[in-house]
Amino acid sequence: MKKLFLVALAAISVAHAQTRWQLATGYSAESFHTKNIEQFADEVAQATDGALQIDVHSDNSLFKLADIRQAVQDGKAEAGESIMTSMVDEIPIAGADAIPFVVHSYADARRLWQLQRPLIEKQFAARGMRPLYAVPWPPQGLFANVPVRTTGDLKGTRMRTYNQSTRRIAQMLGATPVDVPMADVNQALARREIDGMITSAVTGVENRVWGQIGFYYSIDAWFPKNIVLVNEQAFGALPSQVRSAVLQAAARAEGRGWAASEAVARESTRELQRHGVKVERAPAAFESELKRLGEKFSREWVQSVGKEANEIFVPYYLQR
Ligand code: PCA
Repeated sequence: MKKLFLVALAAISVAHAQTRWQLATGYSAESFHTKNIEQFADEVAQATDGALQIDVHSDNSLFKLADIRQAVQDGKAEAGESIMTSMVDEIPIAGADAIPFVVHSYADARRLWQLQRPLIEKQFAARGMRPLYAVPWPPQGLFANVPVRTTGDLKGTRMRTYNQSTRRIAQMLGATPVDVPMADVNQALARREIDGMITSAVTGVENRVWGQIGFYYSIDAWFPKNIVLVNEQAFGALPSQVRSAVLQAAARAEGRGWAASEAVARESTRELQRHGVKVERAPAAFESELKRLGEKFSREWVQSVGKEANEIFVPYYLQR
């Protein structure tokens, strides 16, 4: 009798087998990306009746942004979110979304992601990881503490950088690149360690740049994406209904994230203006100088990445 009872108990606990994943992100709990991840985690818990719980650790609290991809690859965290351009040393194709002046709109960004995704899946699979979904930051503009009329005005200024693209652009402009992770931008501004940066309007708002920075040029230079990824072994260990619930929730999170990004782009530009930041398009001469730099950058990138770069950009330009 006792034995029977134990067998029954075991059956119940299998039916309610619970898995807990740790998901690390380097962005703050208030970021629209993180809120979207929280909703994704809630939907997974709901759809699986609690069989998979995902604990979201924001703001570099579990792993630092720069280390998250490796942590997921090594299985130290089952899941994580990182910005794709932080992976370019290992996975050059992840840098496709930070090539200046290739993507001009969310529709372009979507097309690029469709072409880039299969290559990212392949690269991730080779390292025991799987992408779940990607969401772009709003378009990258130029924050400056002085009005900028030509690229010459940026010469010698200290530009905050967050990836290889921003470093190379700062170099091309004759500015001094200063690497500052997103979490430290506010402090770097307060300490007057940077004069400007290329990032999104929402990042300017979250860092309350208006104390130091008076100008925002909406140059729409690129749309970098954050990607949510999982360790393939952890994913493979889930029962198949749970796996499909994760993939379905991920597809919804991707759709929701892109819409949120567009909405946030508009709201945060208005928010900058409300705080007295002058929001302008770049003067025509400056814009064409930037475009030339962008072309130079693209040529360098395609040359250094080779075949995979063409697999994305040839169809990307042909579909136009
Ligand atoms: N904000 C992040 C990445 C891109 C963006 O818009 C940052 O500035 O680090």
